[in-house]
Amino acid sequence: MATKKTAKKKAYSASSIQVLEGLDPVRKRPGMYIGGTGIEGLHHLIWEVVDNAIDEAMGGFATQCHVTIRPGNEVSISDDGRGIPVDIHPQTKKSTLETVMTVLHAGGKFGGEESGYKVSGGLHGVGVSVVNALSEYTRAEVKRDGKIYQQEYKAGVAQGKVKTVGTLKNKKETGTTITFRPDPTIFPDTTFRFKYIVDHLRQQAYLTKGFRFIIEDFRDSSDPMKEARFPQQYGFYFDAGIISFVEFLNRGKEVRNKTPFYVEKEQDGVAVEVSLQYTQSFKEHVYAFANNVYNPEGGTHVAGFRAALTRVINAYAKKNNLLKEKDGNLTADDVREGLTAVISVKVTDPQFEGQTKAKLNNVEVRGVVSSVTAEGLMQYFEENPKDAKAIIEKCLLSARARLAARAAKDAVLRKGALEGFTLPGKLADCSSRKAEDSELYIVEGDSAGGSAKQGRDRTFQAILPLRGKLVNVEKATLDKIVKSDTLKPMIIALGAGIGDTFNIDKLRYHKIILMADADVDGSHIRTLLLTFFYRYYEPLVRDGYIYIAQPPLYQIKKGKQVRYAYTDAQKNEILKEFGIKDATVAESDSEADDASASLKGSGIHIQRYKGLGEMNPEQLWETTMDPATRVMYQVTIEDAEEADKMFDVLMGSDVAPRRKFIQTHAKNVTNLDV
Ligand code: 0RA
Repeated sequence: MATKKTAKKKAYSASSIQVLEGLDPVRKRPGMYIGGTGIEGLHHLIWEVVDNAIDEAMGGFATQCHVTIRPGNEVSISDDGRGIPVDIHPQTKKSTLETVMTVLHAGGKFGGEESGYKVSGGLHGVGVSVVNALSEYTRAEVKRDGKIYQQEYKAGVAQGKVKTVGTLKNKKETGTTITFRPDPTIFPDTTFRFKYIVDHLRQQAYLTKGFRFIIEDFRDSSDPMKEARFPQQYGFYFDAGIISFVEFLNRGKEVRNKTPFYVEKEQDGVAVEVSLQYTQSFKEHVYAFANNVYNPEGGTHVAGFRAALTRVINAYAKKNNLLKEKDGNLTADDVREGLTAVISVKVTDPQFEGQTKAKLNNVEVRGVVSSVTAEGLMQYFEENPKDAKAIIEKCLLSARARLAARAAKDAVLRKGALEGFTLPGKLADCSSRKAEDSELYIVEGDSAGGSAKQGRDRTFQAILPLRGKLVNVEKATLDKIVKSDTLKPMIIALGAGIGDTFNIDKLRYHKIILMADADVDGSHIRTLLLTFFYRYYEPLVRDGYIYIAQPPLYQIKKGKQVRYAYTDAQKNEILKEFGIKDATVAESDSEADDASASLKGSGIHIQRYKGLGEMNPEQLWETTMDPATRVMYQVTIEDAEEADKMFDVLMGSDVAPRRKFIQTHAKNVTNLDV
């Protein structure tokens, strides 16, 4: 105990030594303070001020934060916290407000310990002065002591003293409003992305239960970066915090335990919150945060959580005879399938690995999270025996499925079915054996498959037509997938195995191209395949091996000239080149005759492609397969995740969410997510 106290004291006196500096270093090297001057860095300015509001909330002083974007990318962030103090700061002899806004400080917040403002906050902030330094204009308004104070700045330099600009009717009212316009000489692009901000604030709202965020966008609708179809006002408030987060992540999925597990506790200076809920799916989604920063690579908090989860599940299962002694223990893998969890810790001195704070390294956190989770989970199991049973049965199912799948796969593997020497009959392989140069087209439909086979360059392009009904990837276990009529040929053609046997070095093609019609069926098949790749070949998605072919929408002919358009805009451009002045008139003309149209007297003929099957082999090659001219979309992990979610919503057996999904996507209304 004694040693601990000394250590604490030492840490405090060290951090209380503040190095005061002007803002020049920030303008000289913005990257050092906000990570860069790209889009992420730009938004960091908002996060910085919002973090201060959250600090106030965590201290129990603020209840809400209001973010407003105005024309010219001016942002205002208001909170109802204590308001930045305006009295004279002992070190700078200037107003604390001016000090906070114009002086760069290493270590803790201004205000000092005597202000009662310490560990609760200072999460990962670099200070509001950094925001001021990187803005062409800033205004700070403070409500305190029954008055409204204000000071303005240009590029971080105060434009006069702190002034009293009004008095308050309600003398108890307090708060801070920071308004700024990012400096275009520092940020090449100063356009704020509304969706990016909305997503961030939603996440922060989940992590700060009981705190309200409101965000509004008043930019001109002609502003190119203003997402036209996006609602302009959002509000987020989650009384249940990360429990709501877990429920949001599991939206549309069938769940195992109706009541999500939740525990909250502070121990040895680490505040821990954990929530979890199992679904019927096979994927695991564990999101970990340290001081409200997402850690995509996990760290000590995740390690502690996993250890506790496996330990408690085994202990409870044994004690209640759900797991027999002879069955041995459930493994860490067995408790993963279908798990959705959010772990949030708050530590005074977070240690991250990597510049992007990808991984939490504080060793003391592991034990704390493990003990808090174990204790909470044991109690939850005792109090909710039905949920406990549902979870444990899911884990047992995973364990059995894994054993069965391994046995089945071993049998299949022994026969060499997945090894590549029995390539599927439907596959029209390429002659090259160099995977780097080879491409596999996965084609929907027989006629399109036929055209693709004839039109391709057989030296490096292989064609695999997809036939039959795809298995429901959501429900099927690996052994079923390995045996399915549609997916098995694909797995064999890829040559890289699947699941535990996956080996990217054996992959036979480095481009895997999905080619399906631009209609509802095609999109369904794309979603299914993307979900399949996401769930069973994640590395291929992550490393950019998966593509979506982009066939043209129109063929436009004038005499002997033939051109293809992949978008409506392109079509109009080509029509202009061909001498049609008003392209929109031409469009409605062609629409009259749905599939194709001649523009009266112009000698121009437009054909609208409905499906791949409408193209002959030469056309398919020219427009969609020739590397010199084709357009392909490279699938990102985000696309696949989106497909995975969509898939759950569209295929899951729960009907209500499906309706909700369609409605929320069909309407463009103010969405108060309360
Ligand atoms: C310094 C000291 C105190 C509060 C703040 C800064 C503060 C900064 C920001 C930025 C945005 N919102 C903010 N709210 C508060 C302590 C206040 C006190 O002791 O009364």
